[in-house]
Amino acid sequence: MKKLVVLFVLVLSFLAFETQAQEKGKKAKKEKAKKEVKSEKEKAEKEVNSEKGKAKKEVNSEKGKALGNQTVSFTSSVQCDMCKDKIEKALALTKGVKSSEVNVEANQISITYNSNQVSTDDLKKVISETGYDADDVKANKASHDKLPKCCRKSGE
Ligand SMILES: [Cu+2]
Repeated sequence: MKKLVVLFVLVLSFLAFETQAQEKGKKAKKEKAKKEVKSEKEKAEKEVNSEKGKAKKEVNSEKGKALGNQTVSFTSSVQCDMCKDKIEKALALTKGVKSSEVNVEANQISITYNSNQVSTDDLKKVISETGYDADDVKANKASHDKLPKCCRKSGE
């Protein structure tokens, strides 16, 4: 009789152990599935976001065109790379200027700008106030005279 009880207890504890193990396994499976679903969601979200970003960029560049991005070129009194740096920096700080490029050898400043935000007269003024000529607008004298000697127009 005692033996039977012991056997019974053993069987019971074995069953209990088995159920526990099964439960654990189920839980782990569920969690794994959850994780997979989550990562799928994240992936999808990322894709949507990058698509959105792309679309936005396209819209922006379309907008830029619609707003009137233009390129203009002025003849200037640039002498060296220091002048180039100075002018490009001044233009970079000017609202409406998208980009600028100073060609020292050709004495040319070319600027891509948004014509709804800044005018060519404004651009010439910025260059003049930096100490350089821009086509018909001569360099602001005070600014020009403050430039290092190598950057001043010869004879002035
Ligand atoms: Cu210079």
